[in-house]
Amino acid sequence: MRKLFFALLTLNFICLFSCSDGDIIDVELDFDGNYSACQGIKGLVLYKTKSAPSESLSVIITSLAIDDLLAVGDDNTLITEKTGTLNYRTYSNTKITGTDLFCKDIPSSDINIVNDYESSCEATFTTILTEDDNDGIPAALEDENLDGDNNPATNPTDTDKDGLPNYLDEDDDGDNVLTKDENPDPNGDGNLSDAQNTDGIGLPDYLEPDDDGDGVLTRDEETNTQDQNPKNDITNSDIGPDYLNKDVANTDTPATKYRKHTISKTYIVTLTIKGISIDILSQDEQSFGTLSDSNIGSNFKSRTETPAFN
Ligand SMILES: [Ca+2]
Ligand SMILES: [Ca+2]
Ligand SMILES: [Ca+2]
Ligand SMILES: [Ca+2]
Repeated sequence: MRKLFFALLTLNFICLFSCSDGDIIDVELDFDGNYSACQGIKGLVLYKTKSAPSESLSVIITSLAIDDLLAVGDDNTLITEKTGTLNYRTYSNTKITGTDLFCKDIPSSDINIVNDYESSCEATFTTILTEDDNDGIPAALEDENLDGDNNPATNPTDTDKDGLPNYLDEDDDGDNVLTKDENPDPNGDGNLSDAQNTDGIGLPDYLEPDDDGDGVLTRDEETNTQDQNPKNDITNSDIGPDYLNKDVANTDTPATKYRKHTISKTYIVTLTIKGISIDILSQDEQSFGTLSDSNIGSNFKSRTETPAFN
Protein backbone atom coordinates (compact mmCIF):
# COMPACT_ATOMS: atom_id res chain seq x y z
CA MET A 1 0.00 0.00 0.00
CA ARG A 2 2.80 2.42 0.88
CA LYS A 3 4.48 1.59 -2.44
CA LEU A 4 1.30 2.36 -4.32
CA PHE A 5 0.92 5.67 -2.47
CA PHE A 6 4.54 6.61 -3.28
CA ALA A 7 4.03 5.68 -6.94
CA LEU A 8 0.91 7.85 -7.16
CA LEU A 9 2.71 10.72 -5.45
CA THR A 10 5.60 10.46 -7.91
CA LEU A 11 3.20 10.46 -10.89
CA ASN A 12 1.56 13.53 -9.46
CA PHE A 13 4.84 15.43 -9.30
CA ILE A 14 5.83 14.33 -12.81
CA CYS A 15 2.53 15.69 -14.09
CA LEU A 16 2.88 18.89 -12.10
CA PHE A 17 6.27 19.74 -13.56
CA SER A 18 5.65 18.50 -17.08
CA CYS A 19 2.23 20.15 -17.44
CA SER A 20 3.09 23.54 -16.01
CA ASP A 21 5.15 26.43 -17.34
CA GLY A 22 8.11 26.50 -14.93
CA ASP A 23 7.15 26.22 -11.30
CA ILE A 24 3.79 27.95 -11.73
CA ILE A 25 0.55 26.13 -12.53
CA ASP A 26 -1.19 28.18 -15.19
CA VAL A 27 -4.89 28.81 -14.81
CA GLU A 28 -6.98 28.59 -17.96
CA LEU A 29 -10.10 30.76 -17.67
CA ASP A 30 -13.25 28.76 -18.26
CA PHE A 31 -16.24 31.11 -18.45
CA ASP A 32 -19.10 30.90 -20.93
CA GLY A 33 -19.59 33.24 -23.89
CA ASN A 34 -21.96 35.84 -22.44
CA TYR A 35 -21.24 38.68 -20.08
CA SER A 36 -23.43 41.12 -18.16
CA ALA A 37 -23.09 44.80 -17.38
CA CYS A 38 -24.20 47.20 -14.71
CA GLN A 39 -23.37 50.70 -13.58
CA GLY A 40 -21.29 50.36 -10.41
CA ILE A 41 -20.16 53.15 -8.12
CA LYS A 42 -16.71 53.24 -9.76
CA GLY A 43 -17.90 52.99 -13.34
CA LEU A 44 -19.33 50.53 -15.83
CA VAL A 45 -18.76 46.93 -14.75
CA LEU A 46 -18.64 44.10 -17.27
CA TYR A 47 -18.70 40.74 -15.55
CA LYS A 48 -19.23 37.02 -15.79
CA THR A 49 -19.38 34.38 -13.09
CA LYS A 50 -19.20 30.61 -12.85
CA SER A 51 -19.74 27.97 -10.20
CA ALA A 52 -17.97 24.76 -9.16
CA PRO A 53 -15.63 26.37 -8.33
CA SER A 54 -17.05 29.85 -7.80
CA GLU A 55 -15.10 32.44 -9.81
CA SER A 56 -15.71 35.83 -11.37
CA LEU A 57 -14.05 37.80 -14.12
CA SER A 58 -14.84 41.51 -14.22
CA VAL A 59 -13.68 44.69 -15.87
CA ILE A 60 -14.37 48.14 -14.46
CA ILE A 61 -14.16 51.10 -16.80
CA THR A 62 -14.58 54.58 -15.41
CA SER A 63 -16.17 57.32 -17.50
CA LEU A 64 -18.19 54.90 -19.57
CA ALA A 65 -21.94 54.25 -19.55
CA ILE A 66 -23.91 51.51 -21.28
CA ASP A 67 -25.56 54.17 -23.46
CA ASP A 68 -22.11 55.08 -24.83
CA LEU A 69 -21.77 51.54 -26.17
CA LEU A 70 -25.09 51.78 -28.01
CA ALA A 71 -24.46 55.12 -29.76
CA VAL A 72 -23.83 53.61 -33.18
CA GLY A 73 -23.14 55.71 -36.26
CA ASP A 74 -25.01 55.85 -39.56
CA ASP A 75 -23.57 52.47 -40.50
CA ASN A 76 -25.11 50.95 -37.34
CA THR A 77 -21.70 49.95 -35.96
CA LEU A 78 -19.41 51.32 -33.25
CA ILE A 79 -15.91 50.43 -32.02
CA THR A 80 -15.10 51.62 -28.47
CA GLU A 81 -11.61 51.25 -26.99
CA LYS A 82 -11.02 51.92 -23.28
CA THR A 83 -8.50 51.23 -20.57
CA GLY A 84 -9.91 49.36 -17.60
CA THR A 85 -9.13 47.27 -14.55
CA LEU A 86 -9.63 43.51 -14.72
CA ASN A 87 -10.18 41.32 -11.67
CA TYR A 88 -10.15 37.53 -11.57
CA ARG A 89 -11.53 36.35 -8.23
CA THR A 90 -12.15 33.00 -6.58
CA TYR A 91 -14.65 32.47 -3.77
CA SER A 92 -15.30 29.92 -1.05
CA ASN A 93 -19.06 30.44 -1.48
CA THR A 94 -20.69 27.58 -3.35
CA LYS A 95 -23.13 29.98 -5.02
CA ILE A 96 -22.47 33.53 -6.24
CA THR A 97 -24.46 35.90 -8.42
CA GLY A 98 -23.03 38.73 -10.48
CA THR A 99 -25.62 41.27 -9.38
CA ASP A 100 -24.72 40.63 -5.72
CA LEU A 101 -21.02 41.00 -6.44
CA PHE A 102 -20.94 43.95 -8.81
CA CYS A 103 -24.24 45.81 -8.98
CA LYS A 104 -24.91 46.73 -5.35
CA ASP A 105 -23.30 49.71 -3.64
CA ILE A 106 -22.64 47.50 -0.60
CA PRO A 107 -22.01 43.84 -1.52
CA SER A 108 -23.44 41.15 0.75
CA SER A 109 -21.32 40.38 3.82
CA ASP A 110 -21.74 36.67 3.02
CA ILE A 111 -19.36 36.91 0.08
CA ASN A 112 -15.98 35.41 0.89
CA ILE A 113 -13.23 36.17 -1.62
CA VAL A 114 -10.34 33.67 -1.48
CA ASN A 115 -8.10 35.18 -4.17
CA ASP A 116 -8.29 38.50 -5.99
CA TYR A 117 -5.95 39.01 -8.94
CA GLU A 118 -5.93 42.43 -10.61
CA SER A 119 -4.47 43.87 -13.79
CA SER A 120 -4.93 46.87 -16.00
CA CYS A 121 -6.22 45.97 -19.46
CA GLU A 122 -7.29 47.30 -22.82
CA ALA A 123 -10.97 46.74 -23.62
CA THR A 124 -12.33 46.81 -27.16
CA PHE A 125 -16.10 46.80 -27.63
CA THR A 126 -17.68 46.15 -31.02
CA THR A 127 -21.33 47.14 -31.31
CA ILE A 128 -23.57 46.14 -34.21
CA LEU A 129 -27.20 47.27 -34.39
CA THR A 130 -29.73 45.39 -36.49
CA GLU A 131 -33.29 46.56 -36.93
CA ASP A 132 -36.32 44.63 -38.11
CA ASP A 133 -40.04 45.19 -38.55
CA ASN A 134 -41.03 41.71 -37.35
CA ASP A 135 -43.63 41.56 -40.10
CA GLY A 136 -43.26 37.85 -40.79
CA ILE A 137 -40.97 38.32 -43.79
CA PRO A 138 -37.19 37.95 -43.32
CA ALA A 139 -35.41 41.27 -43.98
CA ALA A 140 -33.35 39.75 -46.79
CA LEU A 141 -36.56 38.85 -48.67
CA GLU A 142 -37.70 42.47 -48.47
CA ASP A 143 -34.71 43.58 -50.56
CA GLU A 144 -36.80 43.60 -53.68
CA ASN A 145 -34.55 45.83 -55.74
CA LEU A 146 -32.53 42.67 -56.21
CA ASP A 147 -29.34 44.68 -56.45
CA GLY A 148 -27.37 41.54 -55.84
CA ASP A 149 -25.67 42.53 -52.60
CA ASN A 150 -28.06 40.59 -50.35
CA ASN A 151 -28.22 43.61 -48.05
CA PRO A 152 -31.67 45.12 -47.51
CA ALA A 153 -30.13 48.35 -46.19
CA THR A 154 -28.69 49.37 -49.56
CA ASN A 155 -31.07 50.61 -52.25
CA PRO A 156 -34.05 49.34 -50.29
CA THR A 157 -37.54 49.10 -51.73
CA ASP A 158 -40.20 51.38 -50.22
CA THR A 159 -43.46 50.17 -51.73
CA ASP A 160 -45.76 52.77 -50.15
CA LYS A 161 -43.19 55.62 -50.37
CA ASP A 162 -43.72 56.55 -46.73
CA GLY A 163 -40.01 56.91 -45.97
CA LEU A 164 -39.70 53.52 -44.26
CA PRO A 165 -38.04 50.90 -46.46
CA ASN A 166 -39.93 47.61 -46.62
CA TYR A 167 -37.50 45.74 -44.37
CA LEU A 168 -38.30 48.26 -41.59
CA ASP A 169 -41.95 48.84 -42.52
CA GLU A 170 -44.46 46.67 -40.71
CA ASP A 171 -47.14 47.87 -43.15
CA ASP A 172 -45.43 47.60 -46.52
CA ASP A 173 -48.26 48.82 -48.72
CA GLY A 174 -49.41 51.60 -46.34
CA ASP A 175 -52.98 50.33 -46.19
CA ASN A 176 -53.10 50.45 -42.37
CA VAL A 177 -53.36 46.66 -42.17
CA LEU A 178 -50.08 45.28 -40.85
CA THR A 179 -48.14 43.06 -43.26
CA LYS A 180 -48.19 40.18 -40.77
CA ASP A 181 -52.03 40.40 -40.80
CA GLU A 182 -52.13 40.19 -44.60
CA ASN A 183 -50.71 36.64 -44.54
CA PRO A 184 -47.55 37.08 -46.64
CA ASP A 185 -46.40 33.52 -45.87
CA PRO A 186 -49.38 31.41 -44.72
CA ASN A 187 -47.43 28.17 -44.23
CA GLY A 188 -44.39 29.92 -42.74
CA ASP A 189 -41.84 28.21 -44.98
CA GLY A 190 -40.03 31.41 -46.02
CA ASN A 191 -41.37 31.13 -49.57
CA LEU A 192 -43.81 33.96 -50.31
CA SER A 193 -45.34 32.40 -53.45
CA ASP A 194 -48.39 31.40 -51.39
CA ALA A 195 -48.98 34.94 -50.06
CA GLN A 196 -52.67 35.78 -49.63
CA ASN A 197 -54.14 37.54 -52.70
CA THR A 198 -57.81 38.28 -52.02
CA ASP A 199 -58.81 39.64 -55.42
CA GLY A 200 -56.71 37.01 -57.18
CA ILE A 201 -55.02 39.46 -59.51
CA GLY A 202 -51.81 41.44 -59.44
CA LEU A 203 -49.96 41.88 -56.19
CA PRO A 204 -50.44 39.86 -52.99
CA ASP A 205 -52.41 41.62 -50.25
CA TYR A 206 -49.37 42.76 -48.25
CA LEU A 207 -48.20 44.82 -51.25
CA GLU A 208 -51.69 45.68 -52.58
CA PRO A 209 -53.30 48.95 -51.42
CA ASP A 210 -56.80 47.85 -52.63
CA ASP A 211 -57.04 44.28 -51.44
CA ASP A 212 -60.55 43.36 -52.65
CA GLY A 213 -60.20 45.23 -55.92
CA ASP A 214 -63.36 47.29 -55.37
CA GLY A 215 -61.74 50.58 -56.33
CA VAL A 216 -61.55 51.91 -52.75
CA LEU A 217 -58.19 51.88 -51.04
CA THR A 218 -58.09 49.46 -48.11
CA ARG A 219 -56.98 52.21 -45.72
CA ASP A 220 -60.11 54.23 -46.67
CA GLU A 221 -62.56 51.41 -45.88
CA GLU A 222 -63.17 52.61 -42.32
CA THR A 223 -66.95 52.35 -42.27
CA ASN A 224 -67.46 52.16 -38.51
CA THR A 225 -64.40 53.45 -36.70
CA GLN A 226 -61.86 55.95 -37.99
CA ASP A 227 -58.91 54.53 -36.08
CA GLN A 228 -56.34 53.68 -38.79
CA ASN A 229 -57.44 50.04 -38.58
CA PRO A 230 -59.66 48.74 -41.41
CA LYS A 231 -59.77 45.30 -39.76
CA ASN A 232 -62.52 46.34 -37.36
CA ASP A 233 -64.88 47.79 -39.97
CA ILE A 234 -67.28 44.96 -40.78
CA THR A 235 -70.61 45.37 -42.60
CA ASN A 236 -71.19 41.65 -43.31
CA SER A 237 -69.74 39.36 -40.64
CA ASP A 238 -70.20 36.34 -42.90
CA ILE A 239 -67.58 37.75 -45.26
CA GLY A 240 -65.37 39.78 -42.92
CA PRO A 241 -63.88 43.29 -42.94
CA ASP A 242 -65.04 45.62 -45.70
CA TYR A 243 -61.53 45.92 -47.12
CA LEU A 244 -61.82 42.24 -48.07
CA ASN A 245 -65.45 42.54 -49.22
CA LYS A 246 -65.70 43.75 -52.81
CA ASP A 247 -69.47 44.28 -52.42
CA VAL A 248 -68.89 47.03 -49.87
CA ALA A 249 -67.13 50.04 -51.36
CA ASN A 250 -67.59 52.87 -48.92
CA THR A 251 -65.89 56.10 -49.93
CA ASP A 252 -67.17 58.24 -47.02
CA THR A 253 -64.30 57.74 -44.60
CA PRO A 254 -60.90 58.32 -46.20
CA ALA A 255 -57.92 57.82 -43.92
CA THR A 256 -56.00 60.92 -42.89
CA LYS A 257 -52.85 59.33 -41.48
CA TYR A 258 -50.87 56.14 -41.14
CA ARG A 259 -50.86 54.15 -37.94
CA LYS A 260 -47.79 54.25 -35.70
CA HIS A 261 -45.04 51.80 -36.68
CA THR A 262 -42.78 49.86 -34.32
CA ILE A 263 -39.25 48.82 -35.32
CA SER A 264 -37.35 46.42 -33.10
CA LYS A 265 -33.67 47.03 -32.38
CA THR A 266 -31.09 44.40 -31.48
CA TYR A 267 -27.61 45.36 -30.29
CA ILE A 268 -24.79 42.82 -30.37
CA VAL A 269 -21.98 44.13 -28.13
CA THR A 270 -18.87 41.94 -28.07
CA LEU A 271 -15.86 42.62 -25.86
CA THR A 272 -12.22 41.61 -26.20
CA ILE A 273 -9.70 42.21 -23.40
CA LYS A 274 -5.97 42.57 -24.11
CA GLY A 275 -2.88 43.37 -22.05
CA ILE A 276 -3.80 41.18 -19.07
CA SER A 277 -0.84 40.79 -16.74
CA ILE A 278 -1.64 38.27 -14.01
CA ASP A 279 1.07 35.70 -13.20
CA ILE A 280 -1.17 32.69 -12.72
CA LEU A 281 -3.09 33.24 -15.96
CA SER A 282 -1.81 31.53 -19.07
CA GLN A 283 -3.32 34.13 -21.37
CA ASP A 284 -2.81 37.87 -21.78
CA GLU A 285 -5.98 38.36 -23.77
CA GLN A 286 -9.49 37.09 -23.37
CA SER A 287 -12.56 37.07 -25.56
CA PHE A 288 -15.22 38.24 -23.12
CA GLY A 289 -18.06 37.21 -25.44
CA THR A 290 -21.37 38.94 -26.07
CA LEU A 291 -23.33 41.22 -23.77
CA SER A 292 -26.62 39.69 -22.71
CA ASP A 293 -29.16 42.48 -23.04
CA SER A 294 -30.78 42.01 -19.65
CA ASN A 295 -29.54 45.38 -18.45
CA ILE A 296 -30.28 47.36 -21.61
CA GLY A 297 -33.27 49.63 -21.15
CA SER A 298 -36.51 49.24 -23.08
CA ASN A 299 -35.73 52.44 -25.01
CA PHE A 300 -33.03 50.55 -26.83
CA LYS A 301 -35.17 47.57 -27.81
CA SER A 302 -37.52 49.37 -30.19
CA ARG A 303 -38.37 52.68 -31.75
CA THR A 304 -41.63 53.99 -33.13
CA GLU A 305 -42.27 55.95 -36.29
CA THR A 306 -45.38 57.63 -37.61
CA PRO A 307 -44.62 57.74 -41.36
CA ALA A 308 -45.40 60.79 -43.46
CA PHE A 309 -48.90 60.33 -44.94
CA ASN A 310 -49.21 60.48 -48.71
CA1 LIG B 1 -42.66 51.91 -46.59
CA1 LIG C 1 -41.94 45.03 -44.12
CA1 LIG D 1 -52.98 45.28 -48.56
CA1 LIG E 1 -64.54 46.51 -49.97
